[in-house]
Amino acid sequence: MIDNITMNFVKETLKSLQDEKRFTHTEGVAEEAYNLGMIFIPSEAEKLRLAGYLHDVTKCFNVDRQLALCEEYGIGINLENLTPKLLHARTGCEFARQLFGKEIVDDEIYSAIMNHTTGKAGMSLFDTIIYLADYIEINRTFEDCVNLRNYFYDNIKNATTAEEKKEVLRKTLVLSFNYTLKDLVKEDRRIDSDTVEARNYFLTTKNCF
Ligand code: DGI
Ligand code: FE
Ligand code: FE
Repeated sequence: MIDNITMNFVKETLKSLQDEKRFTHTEGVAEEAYNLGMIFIPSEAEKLRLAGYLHDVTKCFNVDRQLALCEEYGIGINLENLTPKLLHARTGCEFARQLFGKEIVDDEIYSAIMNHTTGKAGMSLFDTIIYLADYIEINRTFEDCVNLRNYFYDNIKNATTAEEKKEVLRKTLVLSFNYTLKDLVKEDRRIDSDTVEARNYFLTTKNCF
């Protein structure tokens, strides 16, 4: 159970670690994660909100600080293949755990922070909800994000059984990875193998949840 004191402590700490725009996004992800949780795993909805608050905990740290954390935590970084944007997911899980303890940042939340940017083949339903909430939260106005939000909510309202809802989720995930991969190619940026493997996994694994 997550009590109000814990939740308020997490919120206030995050507010102090992020600039205003990032904290607005963080609150958007927390609410979206709760809403998606109510559709797919109501018993975990509160915990998903907490994970939403934590997902970008190190996002406002500069690259030097990210790299220093990688060294401190023993996270191996290949400098030649360095993609600075991806570092905050790798550092965030451990930073959050050291800050709030293993009781709050348990393995499920740790994994959701770790996988929220690239996704991962075989990722859990909990991980997936944080990944998708990050993409479609209400403050995102980028065209791909709006399209993905509309795709998900247009289709989920016609899904009645749990199986149908999970199929909508799977297809939404494939679309999200397609958007991300197209964008990365267009911008001539490096693609992490986890992003590609996550896309292939959801494309070909029908009963993934
Ligand atoms: O931290 P946020 O901005 O809220 O969102 P995020 O952690 O999902 O990061 C989104 C960015 O990460 C977006 O610009 C796409 C990018 N991204 C996702 N997978 C890859 C990637 N960037 C690169 N270079 N390579 C990837 O494989
Ligand atoms: Fe992020
Ligand atoms: Fe985010």
